[in-house]
Amino acid sequence: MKSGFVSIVGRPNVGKSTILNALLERKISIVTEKAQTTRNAIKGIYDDGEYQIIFIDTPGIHKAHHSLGKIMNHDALDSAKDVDAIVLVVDASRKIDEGDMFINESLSKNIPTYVVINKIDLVRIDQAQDIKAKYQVLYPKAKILEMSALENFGLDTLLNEIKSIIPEGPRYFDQDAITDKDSSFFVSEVIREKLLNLLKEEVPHNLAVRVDEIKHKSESVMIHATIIVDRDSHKGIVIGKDGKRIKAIGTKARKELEEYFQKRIFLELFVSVKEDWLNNPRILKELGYK
Ligand SMILES: Nc1nc2c(ncn2[C@@H]2O[C@H](COP(=O)(O)OP(=O)(O)O)[C@@H](O)[C@H]2O)c(=O)[nH]1
Ligand SMILES: [Mg+2]
Repeated sequence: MKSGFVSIVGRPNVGKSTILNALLERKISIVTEKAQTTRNAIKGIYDDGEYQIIFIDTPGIHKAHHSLGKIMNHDALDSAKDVDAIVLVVDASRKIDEGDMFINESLSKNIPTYVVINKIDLVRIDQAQDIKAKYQVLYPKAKILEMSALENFGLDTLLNEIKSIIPEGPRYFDQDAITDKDSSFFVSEVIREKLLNLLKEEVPHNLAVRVDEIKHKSESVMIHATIIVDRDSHKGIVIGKDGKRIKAIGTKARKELEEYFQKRIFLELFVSVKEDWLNNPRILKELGYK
């Protein structure tokens, strides 16, 4: 059998999690139109009997303004160290800037690298050629591939390229494993995704979701979760007028979790203010951000 680890890295919002989900043909990692949706390195396990490839989805590398951001950057770069290949995802519609140069300086030059020019659906052919040429200069040894993860274009090519360099190795995870994260992690991420989708810019970046209890019954699952915000005013925003917003968030999360567990879900959401939790090591640890 052939097996190995492949890290998916890049700036925020370029489509890393979308690519992971598309490669594995299921939702492992949440996707939103907001930057910094992914906060943890998440492994998605591809296994076709012949190959087991462990893809690591990572937080977008960005200029960090608080401890959580620094942890996220560190996690992302750390995940790209001892791997068999790096998939660097870039947004075809964005110009190369200093953030891209920082990533260029940070990544190991000795690991086989694929630069995936994603969102190719958003640009003209000449623009695509132009950005490809620029990245070939930045990554002389890398293979540059075009992709539209949204339109399912280029994923097979990437997978086949990766297979061509994956070495002989053991099956690291059970054949039917799909991720290294447990269902409690998925529950908190689904709730956070709904929050990100229903809230405006500033609030979602400063909140976290902690699952306090999951009780499995024969025909249903009871879930208690706490939404942690970092200031009082955000609590009101999350709850909304007459509790309307939190109700909408709960309904959306519950529907998706019913699909996932194939059971009826009873979801209770609480909101708790913990000032400046994004800089509090104890709370960050408690929330699983290390
Ligand atoms: N137009 C277009 N949008 C995409 C494509 N891939 C991802 N997106 C969108 O880009 C946004 C960020 O995607 P996400 O996977 O969360 O990016 P990440 O932060 O790098 O993990 C979402 O709104 C996606 O739907 C693509 O190929 N084309
Ligand atoms: Mg992501």
